Amino acid sequence: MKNPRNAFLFPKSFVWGVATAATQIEGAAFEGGKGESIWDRYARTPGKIACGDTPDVACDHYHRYEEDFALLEKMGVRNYRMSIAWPRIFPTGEGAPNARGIEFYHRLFDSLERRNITPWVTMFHWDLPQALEDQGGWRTRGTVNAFARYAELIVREYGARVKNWITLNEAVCFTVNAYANGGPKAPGVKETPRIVNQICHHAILCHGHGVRAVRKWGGKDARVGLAEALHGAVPLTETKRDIEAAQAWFHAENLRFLDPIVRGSYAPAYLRACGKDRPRCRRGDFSLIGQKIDFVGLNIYTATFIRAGEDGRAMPMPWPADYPRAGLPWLRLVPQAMYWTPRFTHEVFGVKTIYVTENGCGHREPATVTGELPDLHRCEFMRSYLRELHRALQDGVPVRGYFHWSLMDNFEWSDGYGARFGLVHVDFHSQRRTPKLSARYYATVVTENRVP
Ligand code: GBH
Repeated sequence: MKNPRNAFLFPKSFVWGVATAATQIEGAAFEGGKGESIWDRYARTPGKIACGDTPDVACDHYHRYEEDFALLEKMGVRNYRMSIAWPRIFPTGEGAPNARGIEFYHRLFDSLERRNITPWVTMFHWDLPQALEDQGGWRTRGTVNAFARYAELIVREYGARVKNWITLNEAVCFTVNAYANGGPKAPGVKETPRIVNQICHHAILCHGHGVRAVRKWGGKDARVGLAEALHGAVPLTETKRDIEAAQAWFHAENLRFLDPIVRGSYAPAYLRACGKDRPRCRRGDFSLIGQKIDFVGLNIYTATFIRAGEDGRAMPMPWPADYPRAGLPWLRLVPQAMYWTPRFTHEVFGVKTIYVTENGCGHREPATVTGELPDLHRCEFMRSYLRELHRALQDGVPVRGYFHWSLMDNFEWSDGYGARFGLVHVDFHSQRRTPKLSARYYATVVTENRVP
């Protein structure tokens, strides 16, 4: 018999980490000089967030980060993806920066440094300062200019200690899912397609400003990319016909953000689809947007099955009502996404360095626990997705790291605190942290560099 301990090994240099975002864990929403974000406001709009939950306190990470990082250290996790809250640095998005906010992240980075944990910092994970939204928000170039100032400040401030930068998290979520259909993301409004396309253009301009800031002030060893939520496609059968159809569908579905960034212009097919509502671009926009990046981050949760029709055209499979989910209605259990999304990203967009910047499942779990929660569902979720990731590596797909979403249960946006994504259980009444079985499972993955 073969020794199972030698199976599913990852390359020595593979990066293992966990991910979080400021709004979802920090709390202290009105402390330390922080300004109001669109999520603080949105949470106060009746009916927008499950159970009327707010990010006011969340995991109180603002006060408890030492305890949280000690948990990371204990798990043997050496890479930590987090985000900086823009309204903590610039409370109104403009004007004078907030010294106490700047200090806070220095304390975080100090703590990580002492523990030998490498930070991977997202500049923007959806927490637009409300004051900017009041002046037009993503609809205006004013917000782009404010972001450029913010990116410059944080890279100059933290560039000596932060070497891995992620400009934007999931552009589609804070643009299309926030401005096109009245939600579910803040500010939850309904704009015309022309305005939505313009908002998306402004988002990728911000990405460009983020890249420029890192190149200018980040130091020679700094690296920068973005974290994307691409619409994944899995061929129904692994036949040439289905694979080609899935690849073509994947390409067509993901033209809005990643394509102009890696190619330096909008695809004709994208502009044709926009028709008269195409975004207004200015001279110089694409030299900013199309700057070379060092990696692409992929947040991988699910995907759509595709098969080739009679004529070879891609046919997305409809979902049977009973198809299994990993906790939330949108999170259909498709481990093969972990193989096909990185592979197609490499093949279609020519991306040569990929990190899985998020992957996880969000279940309803008890609010209070006594001892370790035996979350076999999360262990099996990880095992099945990681085996597909291993298969991708074996087939030469250039994936260099994986970050599990998330370190601990947290504020799951419009699902509030009801959907738990953590490896560590959080009792939101007592703020007690208790590692789940999956934390131990992941610690084994990380320390043994394989999928047990
Ligand atoms: C990520 O988004 C986020 O980056 C992270 O902050 C979040 O906590 C985590 O994943 C878990 O959700 O609401 O019906 O319109 C996940 C990707 C893509 C999931 C868009 C929700 C919209 C479904 N998201 N999707 S719906």
